Amino acid sequence: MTEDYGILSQIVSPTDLHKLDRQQLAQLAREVRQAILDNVSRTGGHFSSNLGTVELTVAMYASYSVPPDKVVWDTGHQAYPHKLLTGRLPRFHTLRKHKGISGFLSRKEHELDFFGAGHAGTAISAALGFAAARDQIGTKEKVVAVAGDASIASGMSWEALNHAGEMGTDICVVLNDNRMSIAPNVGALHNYLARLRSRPDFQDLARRAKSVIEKIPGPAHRIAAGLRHGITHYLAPEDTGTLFEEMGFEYIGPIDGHDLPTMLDVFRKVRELDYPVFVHALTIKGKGYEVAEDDSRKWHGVGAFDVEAQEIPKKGGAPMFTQVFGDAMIEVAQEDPRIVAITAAMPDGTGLTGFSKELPDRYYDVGIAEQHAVTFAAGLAAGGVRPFCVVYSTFLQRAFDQVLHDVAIQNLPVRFVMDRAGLVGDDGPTHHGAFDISYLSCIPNIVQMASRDATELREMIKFMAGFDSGPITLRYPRGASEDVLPESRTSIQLGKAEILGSPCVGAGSDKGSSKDPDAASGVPVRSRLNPSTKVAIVAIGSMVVDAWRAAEALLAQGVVATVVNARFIKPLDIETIASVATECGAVVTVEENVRSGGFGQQVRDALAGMGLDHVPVEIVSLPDAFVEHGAQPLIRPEAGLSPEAICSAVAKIHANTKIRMV
Ligand SMILES: Cc1ncc(C[n+]2csc(CCOP(=O)(O)OP(=O)(O)O)c2C)c(N)n1
Repeated sequence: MTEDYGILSQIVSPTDLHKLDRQQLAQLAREVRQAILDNVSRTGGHFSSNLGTVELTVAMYASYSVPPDKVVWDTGHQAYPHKLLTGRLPRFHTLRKHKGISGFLSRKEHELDFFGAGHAGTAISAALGFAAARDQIGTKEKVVAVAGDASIASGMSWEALNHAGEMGTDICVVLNDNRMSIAPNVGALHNYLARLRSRPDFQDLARRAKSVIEKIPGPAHRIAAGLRHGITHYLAPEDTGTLFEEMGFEYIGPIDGHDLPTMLDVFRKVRELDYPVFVHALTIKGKGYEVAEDDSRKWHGVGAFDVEAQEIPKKGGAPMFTQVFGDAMIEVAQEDPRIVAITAAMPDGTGLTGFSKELPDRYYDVGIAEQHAVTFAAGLAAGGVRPFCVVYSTFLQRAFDQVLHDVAIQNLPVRFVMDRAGLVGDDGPTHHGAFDISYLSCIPNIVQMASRDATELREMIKFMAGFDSGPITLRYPRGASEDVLPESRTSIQLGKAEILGSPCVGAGSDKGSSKDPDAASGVPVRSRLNPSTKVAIVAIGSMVVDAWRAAEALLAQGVVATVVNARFIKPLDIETIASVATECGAVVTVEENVRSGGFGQQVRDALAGMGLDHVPVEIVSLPDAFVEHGAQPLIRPEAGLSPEAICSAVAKIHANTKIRMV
């Protein structure tokens, strides 16, 4: 492995590429690829997509003047070459690490990250906004949007293409077509692109490149020829234009996105054009690292790996929530033929890959199209089928109106399963599932559940499968299910919480419950403590484990905490919560969601509504801020989620109570 980045280490800004000749640019591309391999193999991160954009990025930055020209990347997971060519090599080893550089784009991180990203489908809209701003202000810089073949199929991309083609302003859309989403790409557009690539006149890429470059006219030629759009007529065979041409773009392609000399020639000429241009570049995900080329799906996002061994280490340990869900989903579907599953381009991430193989006829991958996924589910439900719409919490944000307008108003039995609810870790603020409790609980008719562990997740999936009276949602976090809670369980009932009780003295982290509160001494704990040192900890979902750990720590300090696993955010089991609150005289709520509109505020409201506003309630939640990236064990406590934070909330209540009593 070499770490000699002779040319790359001199690059501070993309305009530095203008000083390099073609040989040096080719060397630079090799170094960028090597830097990605060297660093991502240590830090983990998005891998195969970035190996695929190396030549594309080098060619663009050698041809455009960035800045003032602007390149807007879709999603941002493929923009590591951009990071490296904008002077971030010295910090690249901190990629996705706590306080290091982000794995996506962020305007906070760098002035040449023109538009922050993480969610797919935004680049063309944002770039068109930049182009329109330029036209308003009267400047002349060029604007480029780069989108993948899966991201460009999202609804927003088409809304933007539609607008751009009509506006006719100077914008270049680059399609980075590697035929893959994370999993194989899907959809009619994908099929169209495949047909386009296989057109006989598009087959010989080397010959085609030559003719493409020759036929891109300069502006003078275009004016002389009286053409608004100069090249369409030169590139497309007489009878068949492309869809993009029909939409008002000059279509240039397909060209080999790894052929640096061709890409340089194309971009240098395209930069001269001043109307909507669509450059179709064919790239290979994982380019240059054989196993990643062969299986780009496996190498899309990776943890640290050994470059020589070419293998991603397998994770052992406790069951991952995603996998537990995937298995449970197959089980319930096998029992109810009405059940179908929907993913928006995330079969692996959501655990539906097994389902897609077991029950392919009842599985829908709709592409990166969360809004469509939800309304499609609504239609399925209205048509008598029972859809599970399985999506990350962060991506369901996209489809808020579809949940409200298409599902909830009509009270349709759509089951929403939200993976990655809570802080996801290295992917950072664009991907944290920090808001779903708030944005869903304001919608009438919706049932909201969160599971405390793998066993409860399985039970809740079964419960959802039998719940026919309207929309129902379930959230669970990224990661493995920890098995630290008392064994005893009650069955899931609509709107019913579960009282876990209090840990026993001497129980340590062993499972135990005060339903049998004999301590090692044989003396019931409660009888030895001052009754004022009681508290109810009412936790939801992923935070039940921390609540239990806090209760154990509190017990050592002489505070008896009764832990309630709320299970339902909506309908809230206010009777149970109120009775425990009354018994303990103080409540701490705990959730992995922002405070505003969250679980805690709803508990406080409901208690007040029952005339219990004298019972102090402290809320432990995520802050009113976007939490930065970093490993979950680092960022969770920093964001205020930990057993210690719960203990501090209890201490605060007791301190305040004493003050009031004085
Ligand atoms: C709205 C949204 N849904 C899902 C994702 C998850 N996601 C990240 S990258 C990706 C695939 C992108 O494929 P493509 O645009 O073709 O780029 P490639 O990785 O193939 O270069 C998906 C589905 C996302 N980032 N945003």
